Amino acid sequence: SDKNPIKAVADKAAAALGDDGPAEGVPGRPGAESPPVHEPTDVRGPLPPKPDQAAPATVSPTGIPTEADPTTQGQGDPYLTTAQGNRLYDTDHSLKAGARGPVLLQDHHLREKITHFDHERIPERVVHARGAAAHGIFQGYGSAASVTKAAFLQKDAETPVFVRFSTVLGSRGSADTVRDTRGFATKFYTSEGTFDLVGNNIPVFFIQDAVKFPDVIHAGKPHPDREIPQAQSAHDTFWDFVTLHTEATHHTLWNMSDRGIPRSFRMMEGFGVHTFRLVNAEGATTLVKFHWKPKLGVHSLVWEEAQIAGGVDPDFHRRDLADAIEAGAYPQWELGIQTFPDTPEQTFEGIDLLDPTNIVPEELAPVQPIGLLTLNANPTNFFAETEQVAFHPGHLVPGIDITDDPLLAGRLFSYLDTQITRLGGPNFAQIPVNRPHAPINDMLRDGMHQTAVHSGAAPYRPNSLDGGCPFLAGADTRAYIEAPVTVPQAQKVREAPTSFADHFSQPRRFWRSMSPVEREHIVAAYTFELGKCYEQAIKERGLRVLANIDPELCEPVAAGLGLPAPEPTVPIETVEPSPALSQVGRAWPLDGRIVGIVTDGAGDLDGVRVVREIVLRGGMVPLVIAPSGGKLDSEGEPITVQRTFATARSIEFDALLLAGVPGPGGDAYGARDAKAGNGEPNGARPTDPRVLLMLGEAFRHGKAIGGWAGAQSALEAAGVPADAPGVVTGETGTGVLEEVTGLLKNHRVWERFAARV
Ligand code: HDD
Repeated sequence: SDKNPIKAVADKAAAALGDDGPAEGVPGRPGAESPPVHEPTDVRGPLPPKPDQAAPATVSPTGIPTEADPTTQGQGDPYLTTAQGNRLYDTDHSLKAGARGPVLLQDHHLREKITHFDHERIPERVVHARGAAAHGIFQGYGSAASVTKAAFLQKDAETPVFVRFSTVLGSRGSADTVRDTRGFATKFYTSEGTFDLVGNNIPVFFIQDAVKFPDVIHAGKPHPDREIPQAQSAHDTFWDFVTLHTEATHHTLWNMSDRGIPRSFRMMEGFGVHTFRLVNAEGATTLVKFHWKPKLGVHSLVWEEAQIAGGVDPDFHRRDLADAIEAGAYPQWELGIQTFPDTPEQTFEGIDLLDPTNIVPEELAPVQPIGLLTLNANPTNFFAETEQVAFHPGHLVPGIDITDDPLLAGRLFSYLDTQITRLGGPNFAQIPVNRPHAPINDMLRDGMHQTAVHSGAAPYRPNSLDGGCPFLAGADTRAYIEAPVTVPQAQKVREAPTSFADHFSQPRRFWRSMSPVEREHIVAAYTFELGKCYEQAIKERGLRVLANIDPELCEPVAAGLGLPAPEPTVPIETVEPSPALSQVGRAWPLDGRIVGIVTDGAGDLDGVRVVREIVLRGGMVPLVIAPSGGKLDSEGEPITVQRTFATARSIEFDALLLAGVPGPGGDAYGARDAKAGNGEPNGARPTDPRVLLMLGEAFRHGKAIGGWAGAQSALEAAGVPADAPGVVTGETGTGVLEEVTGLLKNHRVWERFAARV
């Protein structure tokens, strides 16, 4: 109806919040008219699958199209049936010999229902078990055409994608906001076969050789005796490992920085980590590192916020992603590459490109954008899609090849192998979310969960029975041909190159690239994590590692632990900082940011209406917080309350507004049932302690806070100084909002932290 895209986003956002829109006819949603209930309900067809639920259009090995077939969608009949299609007349009672008699073994429905339930779970991923995913589209810019022939990177090529974000250490039911690395895995369903970019939000890895992967994960996972702590690095075995294997220092430092606690999956960078080799149409090769750059910028939680969220909303990131997509605030990333000449040394400016604990600073090799990723649809079924998706760094397409990074080599084995346990056999590529969109014609046969009906008599080559089919492709018919790289002759050894031995100068660059507030967070994180270790020797070893990064990092952590700061054992050489590594100091778009508006029936409801509308028009999400649920009624449109003082908690909001309280003095936002005070609007009611808690936390967490016309007294009661940085007070909601959104562009009011140092 309205051509304005921001309005469209705003409308969708409002609708997604159950404000007015989707509530229609949905019983149980606020504002919904419950339809009259008839028993039995009228028979209607099953809901149509969402577009994203359709199986990828593809051709089975038999040549039979396997396109979305309603009978494979799980719900193809209006009546409840058994797995065999018998319609059922009752699913709530076991078959018994009389109502009070024994249950009969012959009850085929009972047996089928319970048996299937007994087998509903599959093993969770051994790492990255906790995740959330979305469908989207990738558009190639064509800017990479000179370095790669990959079809999906050519100009205007559009490729469907499925992206899964994850934490590493926690179990499937663990909290989203723990301090950890985040996975960022993208499946590109390209016309030349599937390409998986299985990356992380941290550009370096703990170890340089895949043979240590089981060790680092055993150290990070809960202790084997008591199975604690869950989804944490703050424990002895983790710190034991990373201080004994100092190659882990760089990754660990990133983990201890704000990167370890992202604000949102939508606000994370992604990295391919390894150096890859691109091949162009002429066969020329270029070494590259892949980067995902979020349009919304890179932002993090603060530690206390992350910990609160772990309790009050363990699904914080999962919810944020799904809500944003449902609201139409589609998250976007640009894919970029840093390019390096493919020389025999495989180094760039002295940096070993085969060492996955190294980055190449963007100032030395700029990230060149090559395409745009937009996530625009939530999965329809978590298990079918997010749980069963199987990524593999060995899923490559012509134009993208690997290097001899020893970490990548082990990964090329591990991912295929793990799916066989996880997904119950070698045919997992036939699961809809894993089906390539390119035509399939393999000679792989049989095995557990085989769903293809292969025809033909000769699944081998050459053959003289099936007309010689299938044929082999060549470079001109888009065969995947490995880049003809020369491997130098050498002795077999179990050792790392000497260039892998510098474990401290790269971390030092990261540390020295941080702003003061980011450094403060890093110091606090190390002090917390090492402080949670019981073994004195591990704390001391941890400090020795920090001294080798930079004594300036080691000293405050040592002071926090109450231990002497050791001397460095390596020369502390100067390194050039990389300003691109800091998250602070730039302004970013506000799409999908959450603005909480605290009000109550006595407040300036007209002001709330206007502010809500402006927030929506800015592509953000306003959430009205009031003492109790329902609607706030006054003159004009009733305002839907989305959060109550009982359900709201500061961590949900990027900024907080206190709606004005017209009339003379007195505290506002009192609980309606507050015993104290005279109960009159604008009378001397005490501000509800939950509002005070919200304000106090928002203030401590560096969030913009605004209040208008009479809100000052609540701020005062919460101990929030009206003249503190990022606290905006004024006469009207619109004026205050303007300043608050200006502050929000910087993500946080950083001065507030600096003032604390
Ligand atoms: Fe891995 C999952 C990322 C090293 C073995 N890894 C997994 C996922 C991501 C990464 C994002 C989750 C995929 C999903 O959403 O399903 N892993 C990385 C990165 C690494 C890395 C960026 C280093 C650069 N991984 C790595 C090594 C090994 C593995 C060295 C083994 C030798 N990773 C696995 C795995 C997982 C996995 C066990 C568990 C579930 C799965 O593969 O499908 O095979």
